[in-house]
Amino acid sequence: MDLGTGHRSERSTAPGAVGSGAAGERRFPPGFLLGAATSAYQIEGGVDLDGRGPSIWDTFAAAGHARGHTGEVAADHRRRMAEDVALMARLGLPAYRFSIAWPRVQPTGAGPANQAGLDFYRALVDELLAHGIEPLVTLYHWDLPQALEDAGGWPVRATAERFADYAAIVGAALGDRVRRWSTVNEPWCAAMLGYAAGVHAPGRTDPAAAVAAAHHLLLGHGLAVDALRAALPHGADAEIAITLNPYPVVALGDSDADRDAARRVDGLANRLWSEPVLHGAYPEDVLDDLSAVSDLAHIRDGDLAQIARPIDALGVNYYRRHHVRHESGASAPPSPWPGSPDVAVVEPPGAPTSNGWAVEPDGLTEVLVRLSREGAPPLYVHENGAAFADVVDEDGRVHDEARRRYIADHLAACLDALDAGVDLRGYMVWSLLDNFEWAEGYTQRFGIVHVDFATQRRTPKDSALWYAEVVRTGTLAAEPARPAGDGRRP
Ligand code: IFM
Repeated sequence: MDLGTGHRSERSTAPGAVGSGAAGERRFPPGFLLGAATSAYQIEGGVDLDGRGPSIWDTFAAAGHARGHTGEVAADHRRRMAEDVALMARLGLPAYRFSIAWPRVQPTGAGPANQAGLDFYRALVDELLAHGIEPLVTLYHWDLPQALEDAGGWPVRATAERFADYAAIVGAALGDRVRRWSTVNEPWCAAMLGYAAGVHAPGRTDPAAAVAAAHHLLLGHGLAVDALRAALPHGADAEIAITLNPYPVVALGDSDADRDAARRVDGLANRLWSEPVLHGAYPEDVLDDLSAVSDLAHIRDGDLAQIARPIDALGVNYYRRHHVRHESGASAPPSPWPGSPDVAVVEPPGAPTSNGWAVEPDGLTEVLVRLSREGAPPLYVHENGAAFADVVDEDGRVHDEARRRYIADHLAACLDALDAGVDLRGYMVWSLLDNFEWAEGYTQRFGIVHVDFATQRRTPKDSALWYAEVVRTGTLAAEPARPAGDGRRP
């Protein structure tokens, strides 16, 4: 359908791998999956519907740790699901990655399934499929049932076991219609921001607990892989992944101390997750660093083999690099770097984004190439996007040229990775909708669709209209023109 972008783009003719088309256009390979992503707590609202139980984010936000905001209403997606799917369809999105709220499916994180909760996700999946949109389901995007946190949370082994039970329930309920799965989203954030730095739910500041949480999130992933495979009727056809958030790490100086700080951050942010998942072993240097704060007794024989259960794909969430230098005491507890108290992770000045994150598209190529060289299975970018202070203009549109450029440059980085031989299968922009940005509440807008949180009116931003053209044509212009559409809402 005509989205009224006015943006001219030639449809590519010749199929093939990555190619270039007219006037410098670059083409995505056939089957390359383009779409958008969200997560349950960030958009759903409806926290009291379906018999949903409280999650750690309800508790944490209610205590005022998200700038006084909560996910109680969020983008009201629980009630507006059909409208949101229709909007995705009008944008022509071939794929949608979303997460399932564990406490909607198991209100206390254990025991029998809550049918009303499952019914919502089944209805969502059916609505997507009816519009020709492929669902990518993530089981855990940080909204742990509060009852499980009350019983110890991710630092206790039983939480990983409960997660496998939950995976089996969801697999059995949706496996006849969902092919692409991810177990856990960004376990680094769940463990280190949640249990060490205390800036995410549940807000604990215990380095040893964070180290145990990291292990049990990985173990939960491995157990869930088996549980899903056993439950999915698709069997071999299913694609099971975990979603990591790797960062290229740059040392800001070339002293031994700066290089060691970079090694430590690379270890905690990247290798602590990828090496056990891909190769069944924790990096020795990282274990050495962590032994300063943990006896590591939570790691049992056989766990690493479970964590390394074969997966079919790896999700990559990429936003920016980590720029690191040595600074005595800069990461003393509470910080997300347990066992490494002397690292400073510095945002380069002058970032154009509203949350101060740098824009470094070539870092995306770098992480994709690195993971590929390290033996990763097929890769998907499960998240990539940027926050800007968007406003609906007098013409009724959101002229988010900076975001459009950001997405274009990161899509080009994906094409560069493909050119370099990386088996990259798709890209999900973060995010479909403006949403609850965790500790930042509603102050950061990542959506390609603007949400007026007072009225819940959705306005596709210029970036969405432009992205719709990329999706429709399967091509990326070398110098994308500013969309000049007529302002009609799709
Ligand atoms: O909003 C988050 C998302 O939940 C996880 N990845 C990073 C995004 C931006 O901070």
